[in-house]
Amino acid sequence: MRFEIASIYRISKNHGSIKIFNFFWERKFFRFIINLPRRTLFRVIGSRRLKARADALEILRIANELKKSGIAYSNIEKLSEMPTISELQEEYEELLAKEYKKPHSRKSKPFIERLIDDDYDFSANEGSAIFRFVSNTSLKKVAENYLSLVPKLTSFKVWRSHFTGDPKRSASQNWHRDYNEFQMVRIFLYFNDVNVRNGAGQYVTGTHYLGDSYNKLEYSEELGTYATDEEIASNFSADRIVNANGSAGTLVFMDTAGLHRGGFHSVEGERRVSLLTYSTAADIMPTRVNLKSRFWK
Ligand SMILES: O=C(O)CCC(=O)C(=O)O
Ligand SMILES: [Fe+2]
Repeated sequence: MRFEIASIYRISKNHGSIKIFNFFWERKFFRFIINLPRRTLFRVIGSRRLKARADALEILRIANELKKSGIAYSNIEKLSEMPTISELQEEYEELLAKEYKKPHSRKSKPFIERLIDDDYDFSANEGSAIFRFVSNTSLKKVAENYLSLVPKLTSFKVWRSHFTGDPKRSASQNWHRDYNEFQMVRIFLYFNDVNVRNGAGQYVTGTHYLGDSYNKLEYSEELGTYATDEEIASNFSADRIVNANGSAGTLVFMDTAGLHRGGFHSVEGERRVSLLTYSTAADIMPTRVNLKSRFWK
């Protein structure tokens, strides 16, 4: 049911038909009611839980930067109880070897190998570096303080995006917005050094819901309509476009309801990355990650 509404919503958003769903979803009040329990919970226990943490200042710094720009950077070394990058890289190698033996579908993205596509078996891998990364509560606290509610984990993917020789951008390599909710947090973790020539994401600051340009260029990936470089250049000054470069261990927090693109490789190379998404109760995508999480943690 939720899924059907999601598709109708997206179609209405892009084609301007079936306005009634558009109407409801666009109302702040509608989302306010759906998100109210998680918001109340955050009000009641949120700040008390943060105070006791060694990395409280870093969590608030990231959340505040996200509120300001829609994108923020950190590193796993700056957050508490994280696995080390070498532990994570070791597990990445194992996943990659498995992927080559039994590949996931590439779906519409031939430039991405999907090592994990919301299908990680957490119960069989309890205590693994990946398990500890995904269940890390500092990441959840960043999302919680950015969204001002107790968030839900909606997806976890591990990718290898790479050079294909195709000079043309396709799918999410083009400028778009993710229409899951008006606000969400996608956390990119780099397993290798990444720059804009080997797949780094790009973001237009201020195009998130709390920014000044949320209403500009409402393009969505699902329907294959994308903003062009010319449209971006005519709507935003060049200093608004940031490249999510970073060395292995870098965390990029991005509200992907804002304008972004990524995974384009202009030269030979690869990007080893995982994507962890936190969102609100009003998120129209169903949760696919099979990790038992406790809302009070
Ligand atoms: O490959 C990328 O960095 C783009 C991914 C993307 O568009 C997304 O995760 O929403
Ligand atoms: Fe996206």
